[in-house]
Amino acid sequence: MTGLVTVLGSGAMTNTINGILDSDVMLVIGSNTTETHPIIGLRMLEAARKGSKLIVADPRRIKLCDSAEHWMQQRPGTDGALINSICHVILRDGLEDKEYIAERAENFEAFKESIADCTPGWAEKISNVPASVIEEVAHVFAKGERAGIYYTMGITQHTSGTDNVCSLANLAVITGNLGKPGAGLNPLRGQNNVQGASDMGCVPTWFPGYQRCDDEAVQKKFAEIWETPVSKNIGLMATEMPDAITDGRLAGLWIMGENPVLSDPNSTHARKAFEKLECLVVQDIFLTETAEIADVVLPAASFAEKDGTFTNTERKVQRVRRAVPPPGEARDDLSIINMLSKRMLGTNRGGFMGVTDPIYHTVPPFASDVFDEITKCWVAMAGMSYERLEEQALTWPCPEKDHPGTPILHETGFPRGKAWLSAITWSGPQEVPDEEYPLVLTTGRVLYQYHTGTMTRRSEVLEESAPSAYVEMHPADAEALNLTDNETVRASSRRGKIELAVRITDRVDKGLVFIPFHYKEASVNLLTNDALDPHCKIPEAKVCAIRVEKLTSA
Ligand SMILES: Nc1nc2c(c(=O)[nH]1)N[C@H]1C(S)=C(S)[C@@H](COP(=O)(O)OP(=O)(O)OC[C@H]3O[C@@H](n4cnc5c(=O)[nH]c(N)nc54)[C@H](O)[C@@H]3O)O[C@H]1N2
Ligand SMILES: Nc1nc2c(c(=O)[nH]1)N[C@H]1C(S)=C(S)[C@@H](COP(=O)(O)OP(=O)(O)OC[C@H]3O[C@@H](n4cnc5c(=O)[nH]c(N)nc54)[C@H](O)[C@@H]3O)O[C@H]1N2
Ligand SMILES: [Mo]
Repeated sequence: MTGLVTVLGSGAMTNTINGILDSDVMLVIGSNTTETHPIIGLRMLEAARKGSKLIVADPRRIKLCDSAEHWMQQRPGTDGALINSICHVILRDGLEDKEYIAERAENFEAFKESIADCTPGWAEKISNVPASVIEEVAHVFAKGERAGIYYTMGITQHTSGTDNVCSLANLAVITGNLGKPGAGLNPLRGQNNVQGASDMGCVPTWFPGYQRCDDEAVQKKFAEIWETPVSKNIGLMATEMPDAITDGRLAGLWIMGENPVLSDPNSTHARKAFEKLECLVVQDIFLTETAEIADVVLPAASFAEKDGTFTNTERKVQRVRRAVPPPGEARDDLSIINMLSKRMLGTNRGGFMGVTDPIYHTVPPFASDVFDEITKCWVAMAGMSYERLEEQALTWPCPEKDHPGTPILHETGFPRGKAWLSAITWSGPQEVPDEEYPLVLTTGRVLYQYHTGTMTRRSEVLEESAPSAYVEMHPADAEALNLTDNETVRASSRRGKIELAVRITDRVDKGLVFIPFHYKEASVNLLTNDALDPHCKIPEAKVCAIRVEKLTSA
């Protein structure tokens, strides 16, 4: 998230998972933590039992609501207004940490001015959260000695995603909650090692270690380390690629470990684009829906079949070791990349590409060689080594060989000097309900399934626990459509339609429906909107307008 990166230095938890137990207030906003980060969810429940006050902000009555002191059931896409209003009350009532702001923040006056009109009454009209609840939450949060913020996709998957994150950063800064235990601004990262992937520059703006591609000094540094000229251009985000293909700006794609034919919003558009490519290569551990339309499929090894490190959501770098050899012709991702690179460089042409290991079929450079290079590229990992990681996992920044690692960020300052309080004007979702599409659709996950289901739907136990697609709908909306629980309905948007069972429940509010995106037989991404956040290009997977209809029997 570019916004967060400029504010804080990087997009990772500033604090630790176990540190949640040190909190006295937790604000969990847009995160269904007990289902999507169950271990972290357990820590939150334990902290709540020990007296930490839990505030939940989620349009659905998720399990955490049962343990919460306050639940703000906002309309999807209204978080920016809600957070600005919480900040407004804090400043209005003089509850901000004045010393912290004076010492460690800048742009305070402009920020204060920007939220002058964000009264609880104004926010209630937008979000549907009662003004009195906003007032109480602002007081509880600001009076907490150690108040931690935990957020995930309910905050980021909006056209205002970056703004939402900046608003949360404002809240953390004005209450002095960065740089101490049990507090912080904590995005709970989603996939295994997605933290490591972003640290290593799997975002077009950055070289490894959040060093900007368009910075001349950085380019010079990497050209020297890699002994080759480096590209000066910022590339495309994955979500910009379907349009780039359609416009003829992109002709070839090599997809590793993603199944965008199901996971991209407005997937009909995405699929059409991928089908137009001159060359599509898919590298996956299974033959996915995306692999089915590929020109070349490269069979990859799974996590248990390869060596390396994973960096978790709290910036902790951990060694992973091969437990079993890969099946058949599958190879670990690094070896596949090495083999192709060697071909591209014209070396070892016709040979067996330097395979050195008869069981694992690995091709150098190995994971440990790559790790050594990482330590030369990025000061935050410069003090790490495989030797040290044998003993214990290390948390970046860890700049020297005898540095113990840094579990809590910003204890003494921020990478950019002072924290910038951004003036954020709330803007709503791109698509809002109307007569034709009167319901707000939000999408997400369930405990027993993982994304497009390529892995979890192969497990009988998981599949039995959550076998099929459904739409959560409020009893009043179901009654208006004359629906009975579990009957099959049609859900449609401007972009597509699916058929699935209705689950009548007051877990959602009137006017809102929820559909999980795990099920290819009723793939909700046929309906979702591919509008993007202008800064970080995340799609608006959390809000679009749909219609639900009763199926009249033929
Ligand atoms: N079981 C399981 N666990 C997973 C995954 C999985 O597929 N399955 N995926 C992993 C990945 S990659 C990720 S990114 C994480 C995602 O983890 P989460 O973000 O926790 O998961 P979601 O279900 O996408 O959405 C979270 C919550 O956002 C709420 N929400 C919807 N709209 C809004 C809104 O406008 N504002 C707010 N405040 N909340 C809103 C939803 O009601 C939902 O409860 O989960 C990770 N963990
Ligand atoms: N409507 C809607 N859409 C969403 C979201 C939402 O909340 N709502 N959430 C979005 C989010 S946050 C995410 S993260 C995406 C997830 O979207 P994807 O990443 O496309 O979904 P996955 O099903 O996790 O696909 C990962 C693929 O990697 C393969 N794989 C696993 N291990 C390895 C490996 O070691 N090597 C290789 N090469 N492949 C491997 C798996 O078999 C699988 O096919 O979905 C996004 N789409
Ligand atoms: Mo994710």
